[in-house]
Amino acid sequence: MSMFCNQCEQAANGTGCNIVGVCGKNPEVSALQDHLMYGLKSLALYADKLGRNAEIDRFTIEGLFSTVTNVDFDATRIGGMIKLCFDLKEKAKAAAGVTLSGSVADWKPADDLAGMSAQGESYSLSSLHANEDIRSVIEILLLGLKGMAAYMDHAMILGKTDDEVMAFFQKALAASTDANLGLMDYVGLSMECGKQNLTVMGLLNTAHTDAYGHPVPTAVQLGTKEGKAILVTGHDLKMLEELLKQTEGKGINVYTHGEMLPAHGYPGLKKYSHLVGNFGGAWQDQAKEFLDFPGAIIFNTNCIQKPSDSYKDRLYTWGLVAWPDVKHVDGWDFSDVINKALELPGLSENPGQEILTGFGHNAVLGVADKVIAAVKSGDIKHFFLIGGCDGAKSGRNYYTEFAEKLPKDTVILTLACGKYRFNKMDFGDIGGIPRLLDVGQCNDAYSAIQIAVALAGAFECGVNDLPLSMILSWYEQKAVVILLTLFHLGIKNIKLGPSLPAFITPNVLNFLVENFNIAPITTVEADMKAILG
Ligand code: FSO
Ligand code: SF4
Repeated sequence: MSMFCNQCEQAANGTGCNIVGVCGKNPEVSALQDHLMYGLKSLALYADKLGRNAEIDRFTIEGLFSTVTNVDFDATRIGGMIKLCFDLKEKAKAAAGVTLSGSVADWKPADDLAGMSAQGESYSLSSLHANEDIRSVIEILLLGLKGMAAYMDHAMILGKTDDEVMAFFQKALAASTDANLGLMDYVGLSMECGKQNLTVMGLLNTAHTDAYGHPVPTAVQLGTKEGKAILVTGHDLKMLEELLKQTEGKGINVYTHGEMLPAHGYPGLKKYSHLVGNFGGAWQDQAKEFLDFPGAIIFNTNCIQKPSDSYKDRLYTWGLVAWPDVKHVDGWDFSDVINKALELPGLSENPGQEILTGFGHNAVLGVADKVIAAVKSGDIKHFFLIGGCDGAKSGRNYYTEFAEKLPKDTVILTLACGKYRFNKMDFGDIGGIPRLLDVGQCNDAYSAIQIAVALAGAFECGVNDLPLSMILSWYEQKAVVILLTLFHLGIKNIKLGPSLPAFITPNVLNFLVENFNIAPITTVEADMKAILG
């Protein structure tokens, strides 16, 4: 079987994975994911006509999120989703009372997995459009929708939704198949995707703070406590809360990993005394770190990698994340994981370093007067947002070095898993304000935006005129949609690395450079000099 996928920063040779995914996605799963995307577009043609339908909208979000990098590697599960997608399309068609024509509207999946993956081979992203620039922008739009679906999924799990956003999902999916649209139509839709994503990230922020309160600065223990243990990795806070409730009084310590670290800052989660610390770092180190964690381990979202046999038997997945032969928890009953943790040997007492998290916009703006005074007095000369995803490439050392070499009169805001490149370093403080402020997960880019907007308000200038520079790292499609949101907000001069997306053509890149002055990272010295002079 052949495959083509270029949706993440790991795309083989900087162009695309065509034999097997660097992420571990095999050609069958790749074809099935492409097939599911095609089915979602077919469904959207009718869902767009039908208007809001909770079942279809929920499925669309889950379907899109399942195709994000490092989420679902299980061919059988994706095949099941393709079948459900077809049933929902038939339902939408009947309910909308229209019959559309054309190959996308006429889509019908084969009955078995082999047939579905054979069909999927012809639905790859490379077949989106004959014109490579238009194809590039359609892909930006579709990848933006995937990233936005990930954030929407977390918001929906906490009971939030938004009709305008859901209408956009269906409109944009349908539009991606419209032969009458041209380059600038897709540029417009991509910018609109950035706008809708701001709503989604705001919705998710409200969902988190309504459920768990505003994050507060919190010291997180990186060592271990003696006792049975469960490690939670991913991004979903509701899943962590349920697990904390179900493990209460059972003698099990719960640890966070990767993007779950900021959970420690939420009053509604930190109140559980058996949420004891954070184990390990960013997603790409899981294979090494999980070997050293003798308890049970559960993924609630990306980024999962091929598990080794040495920890596979104590590994679980939940929600949309899945790997063949790894036990999946359906729903909210975590007894299997809990029983496994009780059977396993557990961890020994080994206290370690503490790091701070919990600097969401509420906490930072709570000391806004102090921050503004420090800028006015010259004690703080510049803010850097060094954030985004981590990954396996050696070029990502740039971010460690950049943070390390910054002058002492600068403050670093950080978010997402890229922070593990430097969050154990001691940056000290400026008049009591820590120089490193962990704003949270990737979705907390919303909080960083609120901080930037408030600072701009205080200094009566635009965000682009602030002494603030964004040094971003990307890996997968959530980062794509956050970039679209930053473009929608008119934010310029972003430095992006470690390499530019394979799905952006030179012409599309020129457009982005002309309009937003975005630039790839170069060397730490040159970039820092260009910013600070
Ligand atoms: Fe990282 Fe993975 Fe959070 Fe991503 S764990 S790479 S952009 O899923 O979402 O930052
Ligand atoms: Fe390759 Fe990334 Fe696609 Fe995986 S998601 S197949 S690593 S481009």
